[in-house]
Amino acid sequence: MTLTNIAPTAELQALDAAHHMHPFTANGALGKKGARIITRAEGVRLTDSEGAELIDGMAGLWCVNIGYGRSELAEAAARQMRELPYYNTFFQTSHVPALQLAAKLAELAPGDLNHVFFAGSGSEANDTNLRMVRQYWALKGQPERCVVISRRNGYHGSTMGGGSLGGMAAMHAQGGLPIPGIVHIDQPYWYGEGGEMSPEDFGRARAQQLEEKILELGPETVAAFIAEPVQGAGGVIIPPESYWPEIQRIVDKYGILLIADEVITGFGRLGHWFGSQSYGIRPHIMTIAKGLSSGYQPIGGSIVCDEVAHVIGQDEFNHGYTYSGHPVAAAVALENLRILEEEGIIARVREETAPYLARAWASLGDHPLVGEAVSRGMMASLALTPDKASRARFAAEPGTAGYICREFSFGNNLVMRHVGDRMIIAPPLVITPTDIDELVTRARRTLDQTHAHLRAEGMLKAAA
Ligand code: PXG
Repeated sequence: MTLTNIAPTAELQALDAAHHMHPFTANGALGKKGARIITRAEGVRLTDSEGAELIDGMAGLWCVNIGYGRSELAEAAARQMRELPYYNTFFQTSHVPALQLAAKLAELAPGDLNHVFFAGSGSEANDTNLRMVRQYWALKGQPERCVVISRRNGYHGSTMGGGSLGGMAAMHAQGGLPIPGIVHIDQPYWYGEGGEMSPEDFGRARAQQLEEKILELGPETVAAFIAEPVQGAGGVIIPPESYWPEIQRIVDKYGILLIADEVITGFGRLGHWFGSQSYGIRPHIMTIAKGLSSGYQPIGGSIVCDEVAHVIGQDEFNHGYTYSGHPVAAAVALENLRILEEEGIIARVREETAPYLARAWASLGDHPLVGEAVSRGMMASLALTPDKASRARFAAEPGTAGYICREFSFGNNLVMRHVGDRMIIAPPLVITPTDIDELVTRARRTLDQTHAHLRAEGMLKAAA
């Protein structure tokens, strides 16, 4: 059976509802409503099965950094499939795409992050990291150093390891997470949790929770700290400038490993190859995925520093995935990196489009429904609020207003996500100023409609 978008949308939706279980979705409710079916994409625009064109404000799922429709990547995949569609790298073999990609990543990554362990996704890579940091300390004769500290409302994937490292309460509530040996501290979310403190004092205080936690657990038991330079799935939470320098000080003082989860912030999203460079962070391991291949192929990995790779290499590391360093995915990633580099896409983000987005997005801050409008690189968010002055939350269940806003946005042919009552975007890095203007125009229309709807429904009430 072949089906294309030539089949009626209702037929596709019925098949989808009958057989396809969507991630992070109440499938019963979606089945009644019908999924929007995306059939094609080009540049920053998607086309659905009804022929409507949407601006993809989320770059797929934070991943299509070079935009859609780059046939060079299709050609790289086809070429590699003809030559060597698959081979593994387990039993003392290697192949050109994997070794070339590892070497390229070592060249691009800062400091002595010179070694790459491949995975099929960001979740898998973080599972690798969890095992790798514990094995590192075991080989150093300190097996009791096994606790990994992470953050509430961080996101590190959906596997047992990734979901446990993450600090999503809704995920921990299902399926027995977190697994033992992972503890969480609070996030540097000044707008939502900073109260009367200045952002800088709050950022430092939240970082100091890491030191307090290390002392509480005993420094001799702590293996690593993991965090995203900017929280993505948590709602595009941009930490105060004081946060990362203080984290770096504490990590250095206690000699624990720092894992920067660069799955979203890597490959140009913050205007440098890696978010760690934007914040001056010196991680021992970086998690990568998404923008590594611009989402054209599933691939992730861990970029590891000399010291950790050297120690891990002293014994057999009993870990790996069938598709670690998959040749087709690696060939596509290499082509993606070539395009990012040769077309100067990251420098353009840093010097041109990110400052442009920052100004355009900040202009939404005057909207009566918006408590803050912030961005960093090509990540931006809005806090919806019933009362700007007090940064109040809505009386309605958190996420109700955000969901309504997301629905209006979809109706305006703009993919803008909601996380609770924050609205977020992370468009392809190749978005132009003209398209940024159009995106912001649609976002403002969406806010107007949401505001009118909330007022009509009596939902502009602040929580007590
Ligand atoms: N780390 C970070 C920082 C991520 O954002 C992962 C790890 C896991 O990667 P994989 O490839 O296993 O999905 C992610 C993924 C959302 C959303 O709703 C975000 C992600 C995935 C799915 C949904 O914003 N980020």
